[in-house]
Formats: sequence, structure tokens, C-alpha cells
Amino acid sequence: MSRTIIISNRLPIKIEPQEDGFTYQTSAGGLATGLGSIYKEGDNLWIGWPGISVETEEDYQKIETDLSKENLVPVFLTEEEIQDFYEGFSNATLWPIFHYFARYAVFEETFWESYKSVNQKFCDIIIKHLRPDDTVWVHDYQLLLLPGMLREHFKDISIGFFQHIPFPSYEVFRSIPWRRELLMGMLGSDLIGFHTYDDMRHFLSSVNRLAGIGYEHGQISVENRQVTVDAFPMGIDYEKYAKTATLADTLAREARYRKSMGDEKIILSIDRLDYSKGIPQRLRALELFFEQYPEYLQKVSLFMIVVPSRDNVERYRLLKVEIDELVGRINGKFGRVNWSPIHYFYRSFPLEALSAFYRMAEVALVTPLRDGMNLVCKEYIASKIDQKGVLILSEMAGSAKELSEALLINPFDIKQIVSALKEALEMPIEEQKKHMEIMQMSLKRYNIHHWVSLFLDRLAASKAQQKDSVTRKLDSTVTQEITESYQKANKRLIFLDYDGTLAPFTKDPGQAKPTPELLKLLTKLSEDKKNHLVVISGRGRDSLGVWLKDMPLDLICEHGIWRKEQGKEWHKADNISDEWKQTILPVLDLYVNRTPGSFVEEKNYSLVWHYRKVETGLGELRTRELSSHLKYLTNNMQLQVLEGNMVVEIKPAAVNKGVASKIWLEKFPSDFVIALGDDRTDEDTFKALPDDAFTVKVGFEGTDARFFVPSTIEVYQLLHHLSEK
Ligand code: GDG
Repeated sequence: MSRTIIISNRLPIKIEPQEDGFTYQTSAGGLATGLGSIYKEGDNLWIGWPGISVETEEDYQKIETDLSKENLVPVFLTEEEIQDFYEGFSNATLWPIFHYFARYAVFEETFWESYKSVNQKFCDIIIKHLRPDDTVWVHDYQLLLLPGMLREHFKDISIGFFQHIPFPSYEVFRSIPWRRELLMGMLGSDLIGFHTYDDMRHFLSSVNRLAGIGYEHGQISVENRQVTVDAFPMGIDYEKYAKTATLADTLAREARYRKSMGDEKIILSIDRLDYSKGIPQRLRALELFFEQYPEYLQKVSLFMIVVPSRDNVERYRLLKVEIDELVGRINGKFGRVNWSPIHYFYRSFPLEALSAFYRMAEVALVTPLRDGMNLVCKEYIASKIDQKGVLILSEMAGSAKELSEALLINPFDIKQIVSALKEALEMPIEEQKKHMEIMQMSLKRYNIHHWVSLFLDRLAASKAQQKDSVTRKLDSTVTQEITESYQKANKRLIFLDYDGTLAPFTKDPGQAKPTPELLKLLTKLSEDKKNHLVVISGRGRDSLGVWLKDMPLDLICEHGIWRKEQGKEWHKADNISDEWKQTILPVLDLYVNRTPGSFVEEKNYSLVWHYRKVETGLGELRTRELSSHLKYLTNNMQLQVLEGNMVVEIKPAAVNKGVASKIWLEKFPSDFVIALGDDRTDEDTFKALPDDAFTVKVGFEGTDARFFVPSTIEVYQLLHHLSEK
């Protein structure tokens, strides 16, 4: 039976030491509820830090045994690891960088070393429990290296990773000294999930620019493994919040609180103590609100809950002091004997109390400067049984992407928060209900259970897709298979692409001349009379035709427009015209003007726009624009627009490498066929060849070839090997 193993920094449990052992209380957090139905089932597991330091071996054993009954496996951390891995690298390096507080980030080698070793510690413990057909789901920024470490031990295991906090723009992420290692660690996964499309976009761009790995439609090819990246906005346990809001205990609490507050309208805010939550900004906005609209004094107050968090860290202590001072100042300035503008609680409350606050509040004020998702605003909406209430929500929270019916604000724009407060307090009930209804419908549907199954289904689907489309690495076994078939054959047809296959890429295509080593290798292969070599390229005959002029092989240039058998004249494909070039050239020139570093190559019957010297990202962007521009323009022109390796090529639709290779197949029947190529134009060759032909892709991107090799080096090795046989 395949099992699901959940991994997160923290186990969903709180352990308290007692005189005669320990007490265990399961966490009621959103993630714990959502995953509860999974890890408690059958042999499934949840592995993580139990949140307690123990001193004796006996206690270790005891906790381990107790937890195993709940399907939980502890990873114990030492005090030093908590300091360096958790408070250090996780919360003083990654947290600020990922929330765009780059100036708060600490880059400390000892923190990094500890981060690596704790990720390794997790890996070692997981390995002891893991079976090859298990599915592993790793959570969050404390364990970015773990997927890569697990992949080293289990090549085929299914690994999902979800990041709960934002992924920053490449411009910010790049400042981390260990950025590449972090990305490669994440790329050990099969599926990587973020809350929003923007996070996903930032991640893809960092992978592209820092690890030099390209992507297409959210798919990254890492050493012949497809990694899928997608957005999965996390929901809440809607039913739980809706139900708690109707419990007798909740209603009794609400009645008690209401009585002591009188008729005042309540603005509610609930956050963990964190600089990303925008608490001081919110307080300043409230101060300005009372200054501008004194008529609201004694009629409205802010109910502010701040849950203690990381307060032994200096940065958080300073924030606490700032909040205390602001609350003191505002209460001192506007307060009356019988009224306070702010009711401030620096502690946590039970769920029923929270639910009563949600019910009571006319307005929820959620103003993070940056937040991966933010669940508090969703819980507020789910608790509004009567649908009365207004949500003011920062556009910097992931949830703002879903909750467009809220009053969205920029948390740095204090004046805008003030206007939103006024608008919220004056919004007619009917309008409040209308917005609330829409948001409730959406949250009910996209709840936590939906999120969990969406992620796990997608992981299973990505894995299945990977298995379907396996292109095998050309290893010693495959080489052996090819060699045997080669030796048995009497007539061999060998198709070789040029750029990226026989010759590595150069910045200037004119520089990619064959080296003496290559000429020698091709000559040696051709000397075997059983071999028939064909170089099949998109290049013009003015370069390739000249460079390989006297070689004992056939040439197919410009994708088949020009063809030449050894010792014979050039032959042009029938009915090919070049008149269309006059229409297309000015368009390409326009893109050259707009894109520094790009240039146009003009061949007899095709045109190529090259962007290999263009800034990463810009080239890809222009490619997309140019391709769609050209596809529209060439609609009735019998032309084909091809996106190749750092090029966009336009050529007559009637010719391609597939059509050309078929001509050779018919003309030269063979009992051994091999084709090697690196870009999308070679896919036509691969598809045109019979099933038993050996098709080899150079590179990792998705391909129809049966085998792949990482680079031209392995192409040379294979050809050398065959030339010796
Ligand atoms: C990270 C990301 C992302 C708060 N006070 C009390 C209490 N809470 C509960 C809330 C809510 C949770 O804590 C806070 O969740 P958030 O989503 O707002 O924030 P983070 O803890 O920073 O979570 C965040 C999340 O992961 C999920 O992916 O949304 O962006 O930063 O559920 O209700 N619960 C109780 N008493 C309190 O006093 N019982």
C-alpha cells in the first residue's frame, strides 16, 4: 500500500512535561486540521520537531513511543539547532528575505551550516521510515533543502513541496549567498506549490536566472525529470469556523463582551507579533482616522489581538516596544474615562473567544505588508453567519487575489486605510451582505480539504505523466544495445543535427565552424562503407555547405529546402518561394530595434531571429510577442514559425526535418537508423523515423526521442565508440 508522509518543521502537537511523564495536545491550526484526515489514516505518518527539548534518553524513548501511536515521528532538535537553524537561518535569513524585508536579513555562515545539517537530520530520520512507493509532502521554508536530499536516496519517489510564505522577486532572492543550493534543494520535488501565481512566477524566474534552467508552462526539466510548479491558494476549514460561530459557548461569550463594550462599533485585528503584519501602520492609520473624523470618537474602537511570537529575538522585541508605545500614545491622546480607542491584548485566546470576536466585529482590519496567504481574514468571513461585516484587506496578502469583494488597500498608504475605515463603517447592510455572500461562497468551495486533495491529486498526476514520458538516459546499457544493433546491420543511416549536437553553441553562429577533431570523427565514421552519414540542419548552405564541402557525407540545409547527396549537386525542394521575406523582414527588424543584442540571420529561403545575446527573460518575452505577431501575420502564407534554441525561425511550411529525413529513409533503405538532435526542429526527425530507430535528444527538455544525453560531449563519446566498432 502506498502511504503519504507529511513533513513539516513542527509536528501538529503540543507536549507539556508533567511529573510522571508528558501530556499531549493536538494542534487545531488550519494545516493540522486539513492534513489530519490524511496522517491519521492507516500507516501514514507526520514527521517533524515536537517543539520540546528533552534531556534524557528515557524521555526521548517515551515521547517517541507515545507519538508513534498517533502516527507521529519526532525529529528532536538541540538548543543550538533551535537557535541557529530555526531562529537563525529560517527566521532571521529566509523569513525577512521572503517577506521583502531584505534589510533585516542576517547572512551568517554558522546559521547556514546548521540549516543544512538539520535538513540532513530530517532526511536521515525520514529515510528510516520511507518505502519506495510512498508519497512525501514537505512543508515550508524551514525545509527547502530536504526534497533534494531525499531525491538522492530515492530516485523515483513522489515528492511534493508547498511553501506557505511568499516567494520573493528574483531581485531580492538573489541576495542570499546560498541561493543556488536552496533552489536546487526545492527542485528535488516533483511538484512545487505556492499560494499565488506571482510567487510561482518569481520562483520560475529565479530558477531560470540563478540555476540557468529554463521552463515552459510551469514545467521545469531537471536532469530529465519534469518538475511541475503551480499555485494552490490555501483555504480554511470553513465548516469548523461556521459551526463554532453558532456554539452556545461562543454566543455566551459574545453577549458578555458586547455588554461590557456598549454600542461601540468594533474594528478587529488578529495577528502573530511580526513586522510583516503591518501593525504599526495600522495603528498610525487609526490615529489619523480619529484626527480626521472626531465624530467617531467613543463610537468605534479597535480590538487588537497580537499573539506572542519569537519575542526573544531582538527585532521582535523592538517591534513589541513600538506597538506598546503607539497604543499608549493613541489611548492617551483620545481616550476618555469610560472609553478607550484601542483594546489591546498581547496573548492568545481559545477558538470560541476568537469566534466571538469575529462575530462581534463590524470591521476586520487586516493590513500585512506582505503575507503568503493570511487565514485570519478568511476565518472572519466564515464566522459571519448573518453576513453583516466588512473586510478591509491588504493587497499584499495572498488572500487578496481571491477576496476581491473586500475593501483592498495598500498598507503603506495610510490615507487609503483611513478612507477604507470610513467607507466600511458607513457601508449599508445590504451592500455588506452582498460582498459577504460572494466571498463566503468561494471560501466554502475552496476550503482546506479541497486544497489538500487538489495538491495531492496534482502530485499523483505529475508523477504519472513523468512515468508515461520517460526518455531514458543513454547509459552503458543503452550504449551496449545500440552497439549490438550497429554491429549486426549492413546498411546504416545516421542523421546528425549540427548546432547544439555536433558543435556546441557560440555567441556568434558564424563562429561555430567544425573543429579538426569533429572533421576527423566524421571522416572516420564515413570510412565504414556500411555507414551513410547525413548532416541535417537548419543552417544555410552558405555556412554548412562550405564548412563540410569536401566531407564524405550528405547535407540537408535550411530544414530540407536545400539537399545534397555526397558528390552531387545541390537540389532545392520544389515550389519554394522567398517572396514572403519582404513582408516578414521589416517585422523582424522592428524586434531587433526593440531588443538589444538580438539580430536577424537571412538564409535563402528562411529567416531567423536570434536572441542568445539578449538579457535573460527579455529574450523569452519578445519571443512570445514575436511568435504570436508572426503567427497572425503568416496565417495564409504557407509559412511555419518555429521557436528553437534561442531563435525564432520562419520558413516555408512544406519543408521540415521530418519531411526531409523521410526522403532519405525511402531512398536509402537501412537496417540501422540513428538520429541525434537538440532542439524542437529535431523533434520532426524523431517523429518521422520508424519505432525501432535510435533517437537521441541532446539536453533534458521534453522530447519524443527514446534516449537523451546531457551535452555534445556524450555525442562525441557515442560516435567515437561506434567508429571503433
Ligand atoms: C503562515 C503564513 C499563511 C491567531 N491568534 C490566535 C489564533 N490564531 C490563528 C488564526 C489563524 C492562524 O493563527 C494565523 O494564520 P495566518 O495565515 O494569518 O498567519 P501565519 O501563522 O503567519 O502562517 C501565512 C499560513 O502560513 C498558511 O499557509 O496564510 O501567510 O505566514 O488560523 O486563527 N488561534 C487561536 N488563538 C489565538 O489567539 N486559537
